[in-house]
Amino acid sequence: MNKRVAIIGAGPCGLSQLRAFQQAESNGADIPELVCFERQSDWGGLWHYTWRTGLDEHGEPVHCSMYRYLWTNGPKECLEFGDYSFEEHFGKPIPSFPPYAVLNNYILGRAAKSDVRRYVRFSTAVRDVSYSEASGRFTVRSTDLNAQTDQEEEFDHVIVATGHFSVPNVPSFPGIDRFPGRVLHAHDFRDALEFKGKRLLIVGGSYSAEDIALQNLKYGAASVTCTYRSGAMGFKWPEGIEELPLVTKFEGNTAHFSDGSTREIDVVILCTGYKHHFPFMEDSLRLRTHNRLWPPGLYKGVVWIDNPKLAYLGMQDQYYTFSMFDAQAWYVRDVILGRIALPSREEMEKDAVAWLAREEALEDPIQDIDYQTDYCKDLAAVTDYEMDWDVQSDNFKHWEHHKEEDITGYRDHSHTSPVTGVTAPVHHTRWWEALDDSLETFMDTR
Ligand code: FAD
Ligand code: NA7
Repeated sequence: MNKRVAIIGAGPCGLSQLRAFQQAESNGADIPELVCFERQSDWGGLWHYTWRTGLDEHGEPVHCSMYRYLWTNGPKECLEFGDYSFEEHFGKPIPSFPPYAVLNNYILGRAAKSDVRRYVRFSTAVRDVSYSEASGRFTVRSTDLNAQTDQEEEFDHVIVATGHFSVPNVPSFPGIDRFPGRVLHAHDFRDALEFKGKRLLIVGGSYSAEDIALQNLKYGAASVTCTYRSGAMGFKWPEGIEELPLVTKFEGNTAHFSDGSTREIDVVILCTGYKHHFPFMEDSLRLRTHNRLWPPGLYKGVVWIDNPKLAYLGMQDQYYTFSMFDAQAWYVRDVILGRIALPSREEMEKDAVAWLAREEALEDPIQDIDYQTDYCKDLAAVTDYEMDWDVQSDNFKHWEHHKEEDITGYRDHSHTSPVTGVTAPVHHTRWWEALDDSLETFMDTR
């Protein structure tokens, strides 16, 4: 096959795409030439932790939004790869909620096993992607960050896998410019020990707010006040965490809230989400969406309807992660290999609009989970990607209930692998008491 395919990003989505092609090749398929552009010096995407914030050693924006002591916030059984179990990687069953170093090790284990590193150009940032109607090809301009040289190349397909939890959404509040303490976005949060003994204000009501609030209390913050725009998270918080409606202004260290209450605060952490940000895509190819389960304009959640030679991976709000990325990557692979014939533009639009309408009617997290499960099943039904989606879905629903019951204890539960059928062992230390997040300590079963 003499087609050329550009994959932008070697995070979990980009690696799923490389594995999908490599699996087809190992089964005898003729695959296109693959070039995976990765701006960082190593793979793993967000899971490639760095202490850096702001700009990196090349003056590029730091991609990492991960922080020390981050343990997976969903069961690992809900993100397990269909073709590579945790048990295969670690040689034994491991508990359901590992810290990030363990997950990173697992992601990279499959990538290394499938020998896809040869396709990745590290320290290479994509600057521009444009499409020529005349040639029917894309031009991709990239910069080799070490050599500081630019290159332009043509490709038949482009797959955007650059993630959407890296460019912070940063609102402002009256008086925050004169706040005497530290103000930062979750993207730049690295180590809760920095805030030991401090009174924290966390702005936001979603996953980052929840985890960064708990994490700071766990590592010794004096108090944590969470402030929400739409609705309280409503968990049974441990003593030391409270929720108040939206902060309206700051006067010195005093934060004022819309219910008239005030709190004295030392640090503000904006857990206000991220932007889908693709400045390198030409206008007509650029996905515009907020964080939602059905980003508009994509057939099957991946194929750019306006130009089906372009695909976006992992752009959804995420209950499912790695297994959904696999289902998407397998689907995109089969479109490129000609195994899946896309319907007419009208049919693609009709299908996407129906999914969008269903998404807009969702009312609670259980319905969200069913919706994303159906989406994954829909994709996987037409490829050879194997996954027991019902087991993953059941795990998600149990996890939701565990969170409602005990927000500091949900990570102590065990879930069932959709690949091996084995129920995970219980970890040696309760998450709330586990302060060491190293792979060695986590794996130590003595
Ligand atoms: P990313 O992991 O963001 O990878 C994108 C890659 O693209 C990066 O390597 C980046 O360097 C590269 N890139 C970007 N721009 C360019 C460019 N112009 N040129 C070349 N390369 C580029 N998921 C879970 O399943 N469990 C969790 O516990 C969990 N915790 C999370 C905690 C935090 C704080 C965050 C922010 C996310 C978390 N997630 C979690 C969700 C996370 O989105 C996925 O796990 C996963 O990392 C998404 O993979 P991705 O490949 O789409 O994007
Ligand atoms: P999310 O899930 O996109 O949530 C963003 C949150 O930020 C959400 O609660 C928003 O409130 C809130 N937000 C956004 N703008 C504002 C303003 N202006 N004022 C107050 N609150 C605001 O992002 P997260 O970072 O929590 O999670 C992203 C990923 O990181 C996730 O997959 C995790 O696994 C880890 P809203 O509810 O819209 O009113």
